[in-house]
Amino acid sequence: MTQIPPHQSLIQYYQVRDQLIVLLNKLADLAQQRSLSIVVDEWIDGRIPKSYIAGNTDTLHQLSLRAIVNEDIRLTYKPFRVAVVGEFTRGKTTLLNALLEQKILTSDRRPNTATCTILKYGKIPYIRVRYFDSTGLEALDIQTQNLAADLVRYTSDAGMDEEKYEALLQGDEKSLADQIEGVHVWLPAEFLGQRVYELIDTPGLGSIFDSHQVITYNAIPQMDAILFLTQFNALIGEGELVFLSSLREYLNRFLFVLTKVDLAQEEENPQEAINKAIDFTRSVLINQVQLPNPSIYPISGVAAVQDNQYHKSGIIQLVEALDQFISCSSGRERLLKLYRSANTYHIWIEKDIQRALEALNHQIAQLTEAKDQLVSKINDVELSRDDLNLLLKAQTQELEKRQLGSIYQLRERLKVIIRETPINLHTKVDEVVYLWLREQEYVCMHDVQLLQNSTKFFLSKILFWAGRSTLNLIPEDLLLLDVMTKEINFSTTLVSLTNVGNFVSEHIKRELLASQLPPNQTIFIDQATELNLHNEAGSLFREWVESLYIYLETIINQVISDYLQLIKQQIQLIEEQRNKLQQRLHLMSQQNYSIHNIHQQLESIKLYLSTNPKI
Ligand SMILES: Nc1nc2c(ncn2[C@@H]2O[C@H](COP(=O)(O)OP(=O)(O)OP(=O)(O)O)[C@@H](O)[C@H]2O)c(=O)[nH]1
Ligand SMILES: [Mg+2]
Repeated sequence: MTQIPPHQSLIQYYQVRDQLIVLLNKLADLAQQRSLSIVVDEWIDGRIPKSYIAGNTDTLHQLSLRAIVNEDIRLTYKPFRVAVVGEFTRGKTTLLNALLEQKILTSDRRPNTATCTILKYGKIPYIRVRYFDSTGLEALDIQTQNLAADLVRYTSDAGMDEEKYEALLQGDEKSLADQIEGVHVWLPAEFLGQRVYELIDTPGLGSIFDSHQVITYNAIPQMDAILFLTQFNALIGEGELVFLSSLREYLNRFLFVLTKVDLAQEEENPQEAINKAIDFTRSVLINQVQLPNPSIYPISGVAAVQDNQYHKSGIIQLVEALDQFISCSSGRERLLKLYRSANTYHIWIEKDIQRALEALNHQIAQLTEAKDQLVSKINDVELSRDDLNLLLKAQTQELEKRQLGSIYQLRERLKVIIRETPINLHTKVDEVVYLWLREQEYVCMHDVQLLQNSTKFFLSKILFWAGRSTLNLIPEDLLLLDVMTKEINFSTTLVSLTNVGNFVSEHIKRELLASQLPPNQTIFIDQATELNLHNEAGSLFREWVESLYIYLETIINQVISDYLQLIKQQIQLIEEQRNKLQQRLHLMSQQNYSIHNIHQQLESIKLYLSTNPKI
């Protein structure tokens, strides 16, 4: 059971960190959806979206935002490093054992710890010994059954046998500090697991082993926090002040600890003695090291480890202070860094979405306009077709009238013939009718051609005028029109004319026969007969003109409906395109909503961080 749960400030740190990680992952998702890639290149001094760079980007180093975010997150998950530093035998190793709640590291009354021992959370106890390059030795990995026993061989000078330690003191034996760069230890200690801390035991300062303090000096810059141990019954001295003064730029990471306060029990008034020691230490730090207001935490590592008096040992207060310190220094720094990254990525993506939205809306507007134009074109073409049909009707009626008039002419000619040529009348009638037919043939052909041309002209006008703004519809349609109007041949006209001629000559011959030769002039004076001839021949003409009208009307309707069909196909294509764009617009609106949401969450995190200086 752990004695020291993480402090609230550290929990808050984890919460904000996790929120930011969720947001970063969402940003990476969005960037992935949008295929946003980031150029990471020296010459641009950092990272910017590829779309910001004009010209060829192929040769530049590019990463997905996912890769960049993963790296940001990886750095955030890096454990905080907390070193325990101080003169030899101050109780550093003992304090660490107390924090881990197990006797992992060897303590000794003599200068002992020789290497930086980096303790981190792991499910299975594991040791990796890293040697200095100069030794030529490979790193050593040990999956240990007995962590303390295995560790002592690589961390503790005093752990070697007495003879060797003596030789070490004489300078005949080498300290572990000369060979080992560091010992990494993974162990299942709750203190480490709950906090994502790495605790670092360092060799003591001020001992006869110079190499011990070199190791410690080198370790300081990499630490997030340093617990600097001074001792109740030794108080802070010259060596410690020199050490602290030489590390001025890192002193804001230092927390001061007064160890072995259990020894105050021997004093008459223990608490007063402890207070005095604290006051003394503080005033020395203020006056000699120019620290503005150093906090000093009294502890007894022995009480925590040996006497089972954890709650009285002062360690709980120390850890609370450490948790708070970590969360409001390195923790806060990491949160701000994460926040700044997330904010930058958010701006990139938001701009990217905005740009794409604008382009998409523009495209959709263009398609809508094109569609509206086509729809109004359909109306225009339909109206023009109706107009053309009316015109055609009028022209064919005109034609019909003229043709009916020609029957009167024929009748007049026949009257003259009958009057003037009483003999061979049948042959004469045939001749007159034949002549009349030839004339009519010519006139009709001419009229039909005029009709045909004007139909063609108007149709072309409609199509050309409508087609001008409807893509490439003109040439093909005019061609089609050409083919269709050519099909109007004259054969129907000829048949009809022959029918009329035959009818007229038959009629007259019949009348002649009925009136008994020689004919007299009464045959054509008969009103009923004339009316009958006129009606019969007229209906033949009407039929012909009607069929001509229907034929041309069919052509007009056919050409125009083909044309409208083309326009409708165009509209459908535009609709399909527009639907696709609209789907993309929908997706992008969702992305826009998400980025907006992320922005709001980032804003509230920013506010939270600025109003809570403790994390
Ligand atoms: N009375 C008392 N003794 C302590 C306390 N903490 C450590 N000691 C003793 O002090 C001696 C040195 O303890 P270590 O924990 O090895 O000290 P260290 O700072 O790691 O020493 P080095 O590794 O040599 O730098 C041991 O004999 C411990 O039992 C404490 O709180 N009270
Ligand atoms: Mg030690």
